[in-house]
Amino acid sequence: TGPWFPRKMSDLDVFAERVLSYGAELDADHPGFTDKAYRARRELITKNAKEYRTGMPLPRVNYTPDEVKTWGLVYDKLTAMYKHSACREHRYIFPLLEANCGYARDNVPQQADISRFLKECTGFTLRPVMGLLSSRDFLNALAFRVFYATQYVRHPSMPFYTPEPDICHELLGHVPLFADPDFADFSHTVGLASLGASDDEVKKLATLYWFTVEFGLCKEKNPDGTDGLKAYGAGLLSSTGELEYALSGKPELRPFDPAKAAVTPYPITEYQPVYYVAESFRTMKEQVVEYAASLKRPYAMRYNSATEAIEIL
Ligand code: H2B
Ligand code: FE
Repeated sequence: TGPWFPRKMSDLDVFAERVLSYGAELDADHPGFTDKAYRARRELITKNAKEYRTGMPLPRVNYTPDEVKTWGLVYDKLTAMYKHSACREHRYIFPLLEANCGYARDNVPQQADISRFLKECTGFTLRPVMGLLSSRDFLNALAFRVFYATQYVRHPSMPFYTPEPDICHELLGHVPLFADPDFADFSHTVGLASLGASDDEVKKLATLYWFTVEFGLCKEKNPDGTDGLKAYGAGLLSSTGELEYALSGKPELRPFDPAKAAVTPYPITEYQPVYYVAESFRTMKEQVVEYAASLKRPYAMRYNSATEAIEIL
C-alpha cells in the first residue's frame, strides 16, 4: 500500500487538471492580474495543456509578435551571460537546440520539436502543463522521463521577472540539461524515488530538486587550469540577477550532499543564501542513487522505457 502512484504513462493524464495555482486564474500579486487580454491569452494556451492526453501530438502555439518580443529580450540577455556563467553541458547543448529545435531570439521554440530532440538524446519528453503541479505529481512524472513544461510567456510589463515558471524558464533554463545523459539519469532517479513515497520523503526530494535542478552550481576547471564555478540550475539560468549573484562569491557554498540538501530550509521569494556545489553530473547521479536507496520502500521499482511503465521488482 502507501500513496497511489502512476504505473503507466497514461496514468499521468490525471495530473492535467490538478494544478496548484496560476492555472487559468492568476493570483493578485501577479503582474498580469489586471490585464484582461493577458488572462484571456493564458486561458487559450493553458487549454491545450488541460486537454492534453498521453499519445496526442504536443500542441503547437502560434506566438504573437508581443510574445516573441518578450522571449527575444530574455533570450538575448541570458544567452550573453551563458558564455561565462553556464556549465559546460548547457553551453554544449544550447547550439544544438538552435540548430535542431528552432531556438532563436526571434522564434519561440515548440514543445513538439524539443521533445523529439530530447527523446533522441536521453529518452526524456515534454508534456504541457497549465501551471504549478504538486511536488508529488511533478516528481512522479520524472520517473517516466517526462518533464512538465508551461507554454505561456511571462507578462510583458516585467520581462526579467516572473513569479512562476513560464516558457523562458522551461526552455532556456531546464531543457538544455535534459539532453545530458547523466543529468537526465539524475532527474530520473529523483523521480523514481518519489513513487509511492511518504509526504515527508516527497518534501525531502522536492528540496533536493530545489538545490540541484533549480539552483545548483557545479565545479568546472577554468581554461588556465584553476578551479572555477558555473551554474546548472534552471532558476539561475533563467534569472540574470540571481545568476550573477550566485557566482559573485557572496553566498555560502556547500559541497553537494543529497542527504543534507534534502533537509536544508530555503526562501522562495528572494535570492538563495546557500548553494550546493556538485563535482559533476556523474557524481551527483551516483550520490542520489545511494541516497534513494536509503529511503525505505516496500519494493524496488524500475522504469521500462519500451512499455513506458513502472515495473515492481
Ligand atoms: N510544477 C510545474 N509545472 N513546474 C515545475 O517546475 C514544478 C512544479 N516544480 N511543481 C516542482 C513543483 C518543484 O518545485 C518541486 C518538485 O516541488
Ligand atoms: Fe523550474
